Amino acid sequence: MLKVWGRLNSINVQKAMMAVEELGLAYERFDAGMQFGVTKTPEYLKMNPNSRVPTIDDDGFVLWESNVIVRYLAAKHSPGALWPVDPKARADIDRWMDWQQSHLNPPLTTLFWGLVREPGARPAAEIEAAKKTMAQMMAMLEERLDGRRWMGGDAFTMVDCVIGPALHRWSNVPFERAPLPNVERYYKAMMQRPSAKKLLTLPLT
Ligand SMILES: N[C@@H](CCC(=O)N[C@@H](CS)C(=O)NCC(=O)O)C(=O)O
Repeated sequence: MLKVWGRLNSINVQKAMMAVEELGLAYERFDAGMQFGVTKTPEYLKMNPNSRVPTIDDDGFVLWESNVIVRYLAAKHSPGALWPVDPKARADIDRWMDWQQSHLNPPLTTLFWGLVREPGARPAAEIEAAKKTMAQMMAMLEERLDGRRWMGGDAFTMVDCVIGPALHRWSNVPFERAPLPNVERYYKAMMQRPSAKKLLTLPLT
């Protein structure tokens, strides 16, 4: 059976778990990371030398890096649905997965840590800069979602497993935001999905 290591308040674990839930896979999940420890044990480091979560073990195939886990599970279990088979359609959404990690996540992490996990611990200038960058990133997302129900178009695909948890975090970090109708409509639709109802309901911690 598929095994997943990672605490559920981690955005990267949520991304992997969104794919697992969307695919309806049987799995066992073990809390790991931060207050749960585990990630520094020799056994865990053997699986994941980065000492980070998530990590999966799929019948002996061990994998880490959340977006790669999402891609692997989608390709294995859902070609033509979560995993578009047409190379252009796939690349069109795949880039947004890399974008989430390279461009959206850094300012969002600054805001999340600075306003939720350790309020007041970061210099105000750093928070302000992150807010500005975040506004630019969210404007890109707003445009991408214009006329698209999901990130790839009419159908929910693997990229939505990655953007969903990021939006959940963005929507719940306490700061003033300009209204973004497409993003808000998308987030509402996302939160109607059984996977999101199961995974994205805990308060941010
Ligand atoms: N690029 C990695 C990043 C993994 C990562 O940084 N995970 C964080 C949680 S979101 C972590 O393990 N933090 C340390 C901990 O939880 O102990 C991925 O996408 O899987």
